[in-house]
Amino acid sequence: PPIRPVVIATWQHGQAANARAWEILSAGGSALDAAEAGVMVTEADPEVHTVGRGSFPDRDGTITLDACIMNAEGNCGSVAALQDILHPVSVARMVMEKTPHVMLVGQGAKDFALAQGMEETDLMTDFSRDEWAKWKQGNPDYRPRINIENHDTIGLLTLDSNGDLAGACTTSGAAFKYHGRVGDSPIIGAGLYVDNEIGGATATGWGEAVIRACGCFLVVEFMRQGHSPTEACRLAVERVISKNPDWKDIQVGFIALNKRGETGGYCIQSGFDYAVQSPALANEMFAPDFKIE
Ligand code: SD4
Repeated sequence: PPIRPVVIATWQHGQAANARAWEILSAGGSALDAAEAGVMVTEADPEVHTVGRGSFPDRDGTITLDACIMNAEGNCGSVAALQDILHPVSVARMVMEKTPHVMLVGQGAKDFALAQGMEETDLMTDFSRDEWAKWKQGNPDYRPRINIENHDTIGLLTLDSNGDLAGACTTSGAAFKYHGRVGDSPIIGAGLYVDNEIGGATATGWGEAVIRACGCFLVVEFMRQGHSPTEACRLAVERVISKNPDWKDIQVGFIALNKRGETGGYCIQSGFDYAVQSPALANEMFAPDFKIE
């Protein structure tokens, strides 16, 4: 019999997001509501430095946020390069539910959020300002470092007690990125993909590499072919590797959840972990297999 409900999320802070999502799922709530509410915890946490408030800024000293969400009907919404709004995932959900569009970016996304009643919020903390000042001094040349300052995107997938799937992904992207840079996280099929017949996947790591491989769509397609979540993630990492000659210098990790409630993950380098809560798993951390140490 299928395992339900289930929530899986990237990184250690995935546990706090899972715990919130689980409250909703275990009370019979929808996969979509649980996915949104789960990642909102991370967005609001100033101690998580690559999601929402308190993040590393871009190289111009501005925090710009990317997020997306998908529901069981295959609908999706997304925002990119959004400034001054605490909950990008909720703006993404409103794009999905209240507009005929999938994606809004930059000032347009912010104008939309404000028109929907969201408040302008200063997302910069002392941490954000200090890190930016340090970075400016030490890095006249732009060179992002993976797995050091850049490894906290939250991607979260849910399966509710009705058997419906959803997912959400939200990030401030690569630390000290070019202003206006958009990563994989708000790109449907790259940083997140959900197909209610098969399963869902979400990604973390160097977004450019994930985009080149259409990473999360690929994970779901491998599951459609009959592969387990872990094997699907491994095959997608192999594809990322084959499309990115610099793969030894970057991290990419995928996690996946299928319609039966099975979960898994795989990454290029050790150091990535994820959290799973289900009737059988008490919000446990897993370190997936990886390609290189
Ligand atoms: C990005 N994928 O913007 C994001 C960053 C990330 O874990 O996932 N870090 O490229």
